[in-house]
Amino acid sequence: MFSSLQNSKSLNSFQVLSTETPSNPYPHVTHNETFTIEGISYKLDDQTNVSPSILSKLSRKLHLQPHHPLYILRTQIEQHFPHFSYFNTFNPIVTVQKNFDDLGFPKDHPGRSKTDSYYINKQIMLRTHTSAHQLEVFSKMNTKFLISGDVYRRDEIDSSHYPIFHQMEGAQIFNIQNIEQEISKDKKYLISLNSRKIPLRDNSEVNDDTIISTNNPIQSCHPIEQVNFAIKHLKFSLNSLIKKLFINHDENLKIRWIDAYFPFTCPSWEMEIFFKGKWLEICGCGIVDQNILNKAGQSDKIGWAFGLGLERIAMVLFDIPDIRLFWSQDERFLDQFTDFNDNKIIKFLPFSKFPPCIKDISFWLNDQNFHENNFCEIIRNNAEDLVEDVKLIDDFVHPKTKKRSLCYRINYRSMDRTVTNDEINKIQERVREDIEEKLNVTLR
Ligand code: FA5
Ligand code: MG
Repeated sequence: MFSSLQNSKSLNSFQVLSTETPSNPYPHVTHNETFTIEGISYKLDDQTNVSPSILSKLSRKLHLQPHHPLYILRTQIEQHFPHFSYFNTFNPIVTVQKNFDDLGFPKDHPGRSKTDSYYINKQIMLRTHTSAHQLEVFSKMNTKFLISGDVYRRDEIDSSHYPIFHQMEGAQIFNIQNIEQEISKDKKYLISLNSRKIPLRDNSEVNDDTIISTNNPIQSCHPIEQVNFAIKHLKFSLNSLIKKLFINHDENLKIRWIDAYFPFTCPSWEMEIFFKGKWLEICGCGIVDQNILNKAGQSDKIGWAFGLGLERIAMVLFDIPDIRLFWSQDERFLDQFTDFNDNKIIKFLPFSKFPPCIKDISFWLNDQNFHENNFCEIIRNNAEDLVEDVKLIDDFVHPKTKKRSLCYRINYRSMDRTVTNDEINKIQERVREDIEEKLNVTLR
């Protein structure tokens, strides 16, 4: 239903026709209230939880801004898949049907809950992943494509989490009868098979102990020989992509494959890279659920799909320490990447870190419904990008009353200036009022 908006202009204006102030993350909904986004009205209902501060970011489209690190990374990935079709302008406002139902998400999947996803109303939401467009693109008889876009999830607040991030979906499908011949047209793949190692980078290590088993089986409709061709080609395509992206990275590259689960691929895996002493998940992937290809009218095909997290990779490649920096409009950030007209990856040189302003907030819970994502959403709505992180520092149950008390530490810090205690106190006061009003807690 939204595919017709695919090439529409950016959603650069939105209007909230409600009586609520923009700081209110849960507009009180009465009968005829609507959001108007780029001239399209959406009815609000009791599922609505999207906030004006999130909607105001819809127009930014960082992956389409020339010289932005996410743009540079996107184009480098596209260059690795030169014969694919590219879709970079799908509307992030999608139906729940597309984001979840079409992909076989069970009705009780946690990703569907209001604490995890942003809903405009019961039927319409902000996509939580670029897989939301898979069925639509397969249905237009595409057999190899990349989709990039902004995706939205309600989440905690720290240096690697932001409610909006970017994904790149890739997929390639082959004629089941002819998969071996079709794959043999991929010259890079054949070279890698013959030389028993993937060219491009020598100081890298790929660890893959995954095996096909009942925990992560092949689909019963798939002939084993054919599916094995697809699996090998998927793993080759991603390993060689990562090796190419990291070709100039100073450290040794360690890649690891682990089993995973997605409702729309089977078998499924995640790919991780070793970074700063930890395994960092950069991608989910697998063999496309045959039901999706059947629904798309491509039942004679078999193939793979992946979804890469662009910020995660860009933070490592460009040395960007805080995910909020991607949203910075400060020229000290943006100008670092603009001199390079050939889309090179260059290291970010941090400008000075401005001092933090730390505030604690503690409260008693009056019921069992408290969810940290709702709490963080209220903070974000009042403080926007002035919050660096939010940490739970105390959680105790009173021995007599059995009431539970939580204490959170909010670390306020701007990326481009020194914040004043006065301004933060005002924000903190609004946060306190909001959480008391909306989360059924009693401030201490
Ligand atoms: C998905 O979103 C699946 N749609 C991926 C997929 C596509 C699987 C096609 C199979 C076939 P997941 O929720 O794991 O999966 O997210 C994919 C990637 O997005 C992660 O590996 C990670 O790199 C990135 N990502 C996920 N959550 C965040 C976050 N909060 N902040 C930044 N990046 C994130
Ligand atoms: Mg994951």
